[in-house]
Amino acid sequence: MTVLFRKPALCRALTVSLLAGISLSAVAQTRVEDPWVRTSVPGQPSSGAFMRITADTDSKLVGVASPAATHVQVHEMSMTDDVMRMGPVDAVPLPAGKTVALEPNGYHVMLMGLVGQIKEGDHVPLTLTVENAKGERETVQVDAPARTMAESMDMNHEHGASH
Ligand SMILES: [Cu+2]
Repeated sequence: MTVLFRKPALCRALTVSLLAGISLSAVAQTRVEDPWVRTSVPGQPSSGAFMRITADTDSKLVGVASPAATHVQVHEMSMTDDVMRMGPVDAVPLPAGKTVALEPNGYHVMLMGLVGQIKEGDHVPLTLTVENAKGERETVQVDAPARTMAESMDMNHEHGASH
């Protein structure tokens, strides 16, 4: 959408009003759907959180925090030489209007250093920090219910090895 207004020839008033409209609606432009956290067994050090995120404008997910773990990182799974690997990323791109899935085989939120076991039926608070193209940040509060591995189906990758 903004492409239409990038040309300098455009009426300045229109540009100003457009920018004003963007800043007025800067809050709560990011929608999070179907968040969930994987349950853990007693003593398990880490778990993962997953969801679908849709931002209204080009943005990126730059961080996640949760009281459920001492360290929270955003990870990316990738396949290298037939081996699944994962590691932290600085940000997850959220192109305008496109739903980005955080899922077991892609980007996911790693909860490392769990402060307690995550049991089925628990709700884990997550705070997402999303930055738009202008560098403005918003936080999105998410309440993620815990699901078991069986419910979440594909949980084949090993989280412990590369941490
Ligand atoms: Cu991970």
